[in-house]
Amino acid sequence: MNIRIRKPWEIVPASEATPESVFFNRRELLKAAVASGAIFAAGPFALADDKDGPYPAKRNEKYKLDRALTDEKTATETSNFWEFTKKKPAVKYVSKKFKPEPWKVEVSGLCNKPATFDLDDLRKFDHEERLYRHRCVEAWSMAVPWIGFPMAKLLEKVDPKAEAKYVRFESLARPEEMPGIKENSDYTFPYFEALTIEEAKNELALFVTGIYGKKLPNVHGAPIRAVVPWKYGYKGPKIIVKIELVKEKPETFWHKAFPEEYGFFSNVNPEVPHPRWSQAEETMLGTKTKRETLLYNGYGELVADLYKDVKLTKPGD
Ligand SMILES: Nc1nc2c(c(=O)[nH]1)N[C@H]1C(S)=C(S)[C@@H](COP(=O)(O)O)O[C@H]1N2
Ligand SMILES: [Mo]
Repeated sequence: MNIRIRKPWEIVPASEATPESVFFNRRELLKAAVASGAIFAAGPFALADDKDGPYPAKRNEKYKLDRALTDEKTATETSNFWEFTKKKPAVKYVSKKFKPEPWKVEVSGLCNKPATFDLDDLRKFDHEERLYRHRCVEAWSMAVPWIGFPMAKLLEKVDPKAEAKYVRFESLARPEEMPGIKENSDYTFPYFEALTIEEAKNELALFVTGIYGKKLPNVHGAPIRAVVPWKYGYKGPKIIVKIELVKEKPETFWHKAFPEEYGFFSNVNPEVPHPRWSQAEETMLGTKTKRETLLYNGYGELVADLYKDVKLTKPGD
């Protein structure tokens, strides 16, 4: 039996101006095929994805792109992941041996129902696929199909107290499997980041456990990372093990290292240059042409209100 079912992004034209109807859920399709007897010979193996988590997931068509998706291989060939190595093309190889399972995420601090989630718990959240742009502060960008769930859903479960003003994230630091921790010993690991609680509750902010129809590979932050697409990429920590609700604004990894270069908000802003380079343009991975960077990475309609009382002038603001 040799049935190859195309994945959603193989069917969807690169323009992504796609109608709802093109979505193709592989699991539903397999179930239907099995029920009809069309692939009975494939037996139980055809449904192997079921026990492996919510992949692929149904695409939420609300989030449209203005550009072609980056292809799967290209997206793994440039990565910032300093726990492994600061050489972007090497992350893929150096992170290979890392074991992202089992896993636990501890949620604590100013909330009424602190909780620890294992991977099964995390994968039980209602997952969906979203096509998002990603803009690294270094002026490269990509567009990828993340699979995840809104941060707001997890926050709801732990019931934040009124005094909780910020959400702080902490990544794993396991030096035995992460040579970058020793190589980059001028930096403070574990990696740590934070958002205001309103930012974390914004519909765009996701916890992501999958990409390209499958669970996350190590290079993209397996098994769970944050994705905050209107901010520079470093505001989306990978390998999250801790989430804390706190009252005071937390320090963050890159701000601590270079306070003049990386502000707390770090919203994508083409008009505020990095002290060492312009942020007006970016290059999509796998392409050679520059394109204009968009304010809030093009997500202003959904996020500009968060900043109506904030002055954003300093680099990284
Ligand atoms: N734990 C951790 N998270 C991290 C980083 C890192 O070095 N360590 N790099 C950040 C930066 S700068 C970017 S651009 C994105 C890259 O994500 P990607 O590898 O999926 O492209 O991860 C972010 N999250
Ligand atoms: Mo980045």
